[in-house]
Amino acid sequence: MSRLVVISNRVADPRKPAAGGLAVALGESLQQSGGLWFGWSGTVVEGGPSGEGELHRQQAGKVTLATIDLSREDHDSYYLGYSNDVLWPVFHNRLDLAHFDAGFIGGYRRVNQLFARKLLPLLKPDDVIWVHDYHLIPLAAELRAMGCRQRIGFFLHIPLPPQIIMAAIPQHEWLVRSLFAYDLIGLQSHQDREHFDRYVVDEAHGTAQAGDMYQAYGQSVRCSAFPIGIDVDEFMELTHAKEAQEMCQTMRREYSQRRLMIGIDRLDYSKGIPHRVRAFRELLAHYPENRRSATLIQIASPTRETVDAYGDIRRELESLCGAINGDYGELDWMPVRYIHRMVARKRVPGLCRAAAVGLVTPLRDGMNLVAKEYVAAQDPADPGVLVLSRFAGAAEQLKEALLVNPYDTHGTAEVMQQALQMPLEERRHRHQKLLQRIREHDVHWWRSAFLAALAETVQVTD
Ligand code: GDG
Repeated sequence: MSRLVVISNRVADPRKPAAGGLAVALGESLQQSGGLWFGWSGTVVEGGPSGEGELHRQQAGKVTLATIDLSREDHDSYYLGYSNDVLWPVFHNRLDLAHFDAGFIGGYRRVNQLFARKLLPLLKPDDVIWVHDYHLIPLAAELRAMGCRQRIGFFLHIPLPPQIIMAAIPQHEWLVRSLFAYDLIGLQSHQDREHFDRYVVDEAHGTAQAGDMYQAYGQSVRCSAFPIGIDVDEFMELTHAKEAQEMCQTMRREYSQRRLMIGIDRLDYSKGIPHRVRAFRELLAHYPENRRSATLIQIASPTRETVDAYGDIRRELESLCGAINGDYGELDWMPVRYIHRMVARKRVPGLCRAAAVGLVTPLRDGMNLVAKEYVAAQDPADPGVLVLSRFAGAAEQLKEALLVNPYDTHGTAEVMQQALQMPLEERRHRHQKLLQRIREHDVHWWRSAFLAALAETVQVTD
């Protein structure tokens, strides 16, 4: 069995519970045949160049974690700059938030070259290499230029934008050309794959062939959708563990006379949190029976706070929640509980289970795992209702959720009302179907489907 080598911006110890479903799933593959996980250590070194000094190595069972430090300059241009201030906003259709600073691309290339240089000596001839996400799009091209011949797959966790949006990135052609150095490109949804298709045909004047094969720039690559899932069994176990049960009971006691609605997101502008809160205000305004009753708990965990747009969204949300509580709050009831902190992972399923409605309403999202976690955490005998944005990758699969357009404040409020009023029979029926869907395409399916497709690709020869 070939060894698996995973490369991502950050590396997680798969044995630690805080690592979450994705790290655990990748960890499983890595454990099976012994594996290597390579990435940035999370440490920024002031002064000196990136990757100086020793590679940090740590053994986690059969998995070797290998990481390098980044210099301040590289961290700021590769990570904060090109990755999170260009690729993230553009890939989420937010051209208005992108900063096409000419200085960023140098750092992005430099760090990808550095990753390739540091990784190459660690590789064995029959390794299978799996690169993750937008930080590392040109990594395979850099590895190939250094003589790497192993199979290399790439998975993009965020959406791939339509060709016309992609074309706004000054280096768009270089980015897509770089993708052709992979043997397999995995995207979250069929819609993403269609965007790739359009780009290759219309922009790169390439061709699309049967079996998801694409040809352009004198090269070929396979590109397919592999919608990521969660570890349903693990999440259910967490739901029935002591911490989650206690959390659920506490919430049910506290809100025994009220209806709880929950949102759990990183505080990212792609997640549509202010839009959601405005729709909730509309719910209170138009359906007064929900006053003193419907309560929105919004957990917004801090993320990328040094990027300007993230400070702006935080201020917007704080003032919005303050205004709603001021306008509608009573001495014994606050409509919105906004928590700008990370909640312990063990409590998340309890919060989900206690909530009559799960609000997952991103403006754009590659997949959105919270939608799937909310479904997994429900009591099948008395399940809550998932309200899901049509702009989340998950909407392609979770058709029995109540789908909304988060830009339509009034429409979203009406769907919130529908969710709060849904009869038990309908809730059970929808939940059963949703559970079936997240089970069919769980994280184990995702990992093995991707790796099987990668193993089938025709290997690069000299
Ligand atoms: C990217 C793509 C794609 C959130 N707040 C807390 C917390 N979380 C956990 C959730 C969930 C995870 O973080 C978030 O996953 P998402 O899928 O929603 O979003 P991204 O972080 O943006 O991930 C996304 C994903 O990659 C996988 O491919 O689905 O589209 O953007 O597990 O539960 N966990 C804890 N406390 C919190 O406050 N413990």
